Amino acid sequence: MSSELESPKTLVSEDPLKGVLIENKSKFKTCKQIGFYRRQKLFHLDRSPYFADLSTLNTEDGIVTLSLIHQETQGKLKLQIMAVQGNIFRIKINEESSLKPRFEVPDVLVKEPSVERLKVSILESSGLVLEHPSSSCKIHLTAKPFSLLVVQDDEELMSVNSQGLLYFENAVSPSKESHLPATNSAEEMASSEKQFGLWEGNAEDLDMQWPSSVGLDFTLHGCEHIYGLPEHADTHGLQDTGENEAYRLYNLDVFGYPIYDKMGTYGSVPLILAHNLAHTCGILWLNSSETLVEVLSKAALQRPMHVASPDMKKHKAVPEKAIRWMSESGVVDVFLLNGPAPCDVLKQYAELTGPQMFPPLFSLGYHQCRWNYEDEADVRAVDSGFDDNDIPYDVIWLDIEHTDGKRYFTWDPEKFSNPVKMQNQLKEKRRKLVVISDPHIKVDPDYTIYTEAKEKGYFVKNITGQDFEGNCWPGSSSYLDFTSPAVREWYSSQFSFDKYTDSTDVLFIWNDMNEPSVFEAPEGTMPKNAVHAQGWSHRDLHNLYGFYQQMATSEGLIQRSGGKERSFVLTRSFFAGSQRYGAVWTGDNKAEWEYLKISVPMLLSLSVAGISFCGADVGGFVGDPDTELLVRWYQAGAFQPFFRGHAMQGTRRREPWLFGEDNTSIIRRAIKERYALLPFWYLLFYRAHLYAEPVMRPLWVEFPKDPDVFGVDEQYMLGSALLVAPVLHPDVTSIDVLFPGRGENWYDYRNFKCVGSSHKQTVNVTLEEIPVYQRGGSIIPLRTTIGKSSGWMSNSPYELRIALDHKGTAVGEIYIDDGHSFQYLHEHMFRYRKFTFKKNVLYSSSADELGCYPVDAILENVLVMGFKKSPSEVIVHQAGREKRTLRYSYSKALCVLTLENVSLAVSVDWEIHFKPSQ
Ligand code: NBV
Repeated sequence: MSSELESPKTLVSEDPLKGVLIENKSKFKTCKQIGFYRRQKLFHLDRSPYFADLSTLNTEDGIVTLSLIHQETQGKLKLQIMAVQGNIFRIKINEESSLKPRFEVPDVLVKEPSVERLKVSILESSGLVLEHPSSSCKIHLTAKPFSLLVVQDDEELMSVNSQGLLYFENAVSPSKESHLPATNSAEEMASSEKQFGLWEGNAEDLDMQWPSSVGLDFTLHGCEHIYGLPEHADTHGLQDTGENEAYRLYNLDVFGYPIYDKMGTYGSVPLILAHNLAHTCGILWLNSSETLVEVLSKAALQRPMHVASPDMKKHKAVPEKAIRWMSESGVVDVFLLNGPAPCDVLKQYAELTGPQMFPPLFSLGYHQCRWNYEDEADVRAVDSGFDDNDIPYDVIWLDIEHTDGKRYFTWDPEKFSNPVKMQNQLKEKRRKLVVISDPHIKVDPDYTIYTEAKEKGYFVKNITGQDFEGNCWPGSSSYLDFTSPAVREWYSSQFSFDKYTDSTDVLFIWNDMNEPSVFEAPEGTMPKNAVHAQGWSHRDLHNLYGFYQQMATSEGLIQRSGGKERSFVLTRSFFAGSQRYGAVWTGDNKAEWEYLKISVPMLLSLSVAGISFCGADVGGFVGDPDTELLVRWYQAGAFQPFFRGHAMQGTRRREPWLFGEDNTSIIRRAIKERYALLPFWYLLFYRAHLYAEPVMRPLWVEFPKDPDVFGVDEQYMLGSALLVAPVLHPDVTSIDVLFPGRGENWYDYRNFKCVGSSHKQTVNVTLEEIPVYQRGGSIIPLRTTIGKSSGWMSNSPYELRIALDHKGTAVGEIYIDDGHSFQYLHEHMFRYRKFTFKKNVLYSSSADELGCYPVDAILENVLVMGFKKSPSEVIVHQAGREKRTLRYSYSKALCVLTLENVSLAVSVDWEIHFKPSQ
């Protein structure tokens, strides 16, 4: 074997500062060290060896089924094409008959997608045209060689297998020939095996009776910009990988991960979005085994001749992106999300995998974490530190050291001898506690969680049928098999108050190490030959492990409240659909400027892949941030969805008040700004939950017709109203800001000034704050007073910030409920209100008549930006009430009109008339 094919070694070095082990990248495989990648790269012909046998066409129930036949080996695959409701196509390819069923990803789709009847026309034995019944999308199927072309309104969107890279390793009887996939000739295979050791692997590959990888290519026509595929510490726009590299989707614990890298990190969402001026579409590759994605740009390529599109106009030369998916096992199950707008693709994806869960309000506040807050006295001191320094926060976190010897669901008897008292003290301050619960369980005959799970057979098994044991924080550990519904049910029940000793209703959960992380194992994770429920091998479902743990945890928290309360669970590992169970963070980043910078594109990629509730450790987990970096990180984090300060064991303490009063006051201001904006954050999450709109939005999603923004990584939108431009570099006195769209008004969030009309501007910055702008045409709700935590603010009055567009109009909303229960869902205990400003009148109306929550807080202030001339009078009209005149002030210089003491109920209809002066 050549040296480049050697297995990766675990190289570690001492971090001089902390004496902890820093992992070296060479612990992780490169593409060349991955067997199925080598096989797929080697065994392909210039032309697809597959043809579609049209004589096998079956159109039962409007689903098109056909045999795909390998021309050399005559190996057969079953192709199914389905029209899914909402402008989606589903394409499945599996063996026609197999010795052993192949893994099909369960539980990620919220339901079996509703299939509509395809309209099929046969083209004189050369192919088929399949029309989506409820959209203008069609598929042109060419039989020989097999390929598909997706067309919408006569515009080519993408083709499938036009590069001929459909690859499918069929299962054959376990004889010597069993290693030979049907894709290639026996001769070719045998010689390659000798030359490249293609079937050799690590010991964990030994379960493989036959290789079972799958692959397929997609060509996106007219597309230069593609996004998605979290999680990689890389730019938001996906880069070309070249022919020898790929984005890896394989969930791994990569401490202090390298940045601008395509290696796999903690989670995987196999979703790509493609965008151009005319169109947005997406590809969801539903496969949970290790997956590699190659991306190549093809400038002005002519479409290959063998793709038929009879009703197509003359072929244009257009830029293309060629995407090649390769997965180690499973089947080809792919959803083509045909848009056409960015928001349509995001909705289509959410229809399949579910919406962002609607988080409890407290979880949108600030979280204070550290590995570790040492004991109850430490928790008390930090908690009071916030009050003493007049800084709001909602949650304090306890890391692994709070347990009795890393036995989750227990407390260290010395350091946390009275956890109930500690939680009650937090509760009095209307604050919460989050504790860690990892998936590894200490092998210990005196630990009930272990003995019960062992007795019930709830651990993942090794290849010999024994409980798999690996090393993790507690030492020798077994791993709960969350893929089993029975195990999940049992695990969920452990969170009930009677089982989880000394837990109370202010305690919420953090799932870490759930890739899963296994010390000293190859690549620090579970061997692929480990065995799960129903005999599935870990290889098939590796990327689902963390998804299932968060699912079970979230359900446990809901159940402990009798189904009444919403849960909060943070997870490190995730998959498509994880948005349904809580929040995700980007793991062990470093206290360096580059990591602050990369947090933005990382969170944007998560956001467009459905995971709106995401954040990065503020300050950076590994190492000590300098003061300026910490301040800038707080300012950026305050405008990111999940806002938590965290630090590694051994780092210097960094609570916000430890850096001198000047810096404390800047951090205080950033956190208070977050709290003032909580009504807006809550509304954005409600809309994410309801309409699949990402909370943190890349500019291209909000301004799909402005090509200047397609590559922007350093700015983003919150909802459609706020433009955030965090300061990501040290020592700067100005930054360049791109004001997206054309002819929009933008107003400085702090001083309300309308910024000039040029598209790109250099704006001055001080350490005090980062640039944020409100978009003309929007209205955002705020609170006027800030409490110790979100729980202190339910009666705090509201303010409306109205930013007028060129036509003098603006719209916005507010959403209010109790902030924690499911009553909004089951009993309509909510208020969803709409505000419209037009022709000098502000209208308050209902956005959902069903809502009936009694809101106590009133609207106190209204601020209108871009108000051209002082009014002569401001009058409130409200049914059944006398007309009332309001006091106002007007700044001519700023064109800002302010109303104070408005004292209007937010949950009723009213109008405020601004009478123009003559
Ligand atoms: O539980 C300790 C840490 C945790 O603080 C961190 O946030 C996780 O990403 N955990 C990883 C394990 C140890 C990392 C060196």
